[in-house]
Amino acid sequence: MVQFIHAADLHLDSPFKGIKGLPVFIWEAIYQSTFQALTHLVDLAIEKQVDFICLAGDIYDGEDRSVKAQAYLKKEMVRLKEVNIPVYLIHGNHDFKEQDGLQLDMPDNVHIFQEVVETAYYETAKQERIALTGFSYNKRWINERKIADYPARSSTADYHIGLLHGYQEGNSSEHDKYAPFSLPELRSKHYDYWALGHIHKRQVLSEHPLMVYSGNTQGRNRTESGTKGCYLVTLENKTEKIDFFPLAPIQWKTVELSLKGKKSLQEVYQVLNETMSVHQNEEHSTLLAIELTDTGDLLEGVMRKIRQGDLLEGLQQVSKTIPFVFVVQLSIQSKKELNLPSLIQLFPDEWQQTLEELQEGTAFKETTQSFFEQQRLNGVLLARDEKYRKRIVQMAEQEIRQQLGHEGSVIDED
Ligand SMILES: [Mn+2]
Repeated sequence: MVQFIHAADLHLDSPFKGIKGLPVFIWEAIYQSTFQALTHLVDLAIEKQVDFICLAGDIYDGEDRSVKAQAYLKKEMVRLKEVNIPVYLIHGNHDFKEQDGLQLDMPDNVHIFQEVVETAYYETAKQERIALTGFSYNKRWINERKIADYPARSSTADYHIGLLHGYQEGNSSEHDKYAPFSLPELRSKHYDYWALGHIHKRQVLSEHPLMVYSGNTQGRNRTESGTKGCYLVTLENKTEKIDFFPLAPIQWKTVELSLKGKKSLQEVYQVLNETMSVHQNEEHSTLLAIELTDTGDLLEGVMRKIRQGDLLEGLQQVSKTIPFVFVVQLSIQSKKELNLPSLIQLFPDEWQQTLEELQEGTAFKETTQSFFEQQRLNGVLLARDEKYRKRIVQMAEQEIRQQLGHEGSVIDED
């Protein structure tokens, strides 16, 4: 029997873009969360005395690999070395190796796969021989079918595991389509387990053999909600089993709250505080986005306090305790009350055309020129690359859709 941990997309030192104006202790907790999730992972590995760990890419959030992130990873890898747990690690599109000479050395229990598909072998304490095949990204965009380079199952190993950071073709997610593969391709290798990374929502693509996206270890924004963690994988002869373990110190949640029959500020404030209490627990902190529905009975003044952010600011006066429940967003869901066809439905062609125009560089540039020319924003100019523009347009689209009463996330997360 062999037992190991499969995790991916740790995104150490994620900058948590788009979260601003928070109390310092909340910001600090969020900033430390990707690191803490890694510590929890190592704690779990030591507690379960696993044979080894597979990390399937995007260990760091950025290819520049902050020194803090590297030093933290190193510290945790040393803890594993002390208890003889090896780590098999591939780098993904976020933490591809850009340049030599900018990496801290990891202890020798960490095997980092090279950019060419390679197979490492490991013999466990119970003398079981494991083959592990994978590769690391050497650039952000890998469009080749790297899966074609993976060898057939090793004839000398008891178990063969594939590590792959890539996109499953036909997957409905919005993730970038790097290192694409299909299930028949994975199946054709006859491995015992596929430790996949890249998609942040955990998914089991196949039960036999197991082909699994473990998801990320810590959600980074509203769209990455719910429990995040890793899988403990047990392989024994012809049986295979996975158990999920939460690792994230902070969880994102979006909840709907009906204000039917509520009129005054006191009534609304009370029901909001009750909602916050419901989400308080010992296991993890919670960042709540609350969508208010049935707001028809509210006094006009209360509605204004919600719209202007006054009420949200009041809810954010929380005591400095961890785990906390903190409301990051308070919005009014308008679609159910309007009960009209949305502007998007009424003018589908115009809507599409506007979106397409904004996707093009010139329209975006014209629209944002005066904004970016302001002295204080000089540094931001550096960020005006293709990906940045795509994201801004997506966020704008999301915002407009919500205002027009349309649901559904269009934000691209990888
Ligand atoms: Mn990722």
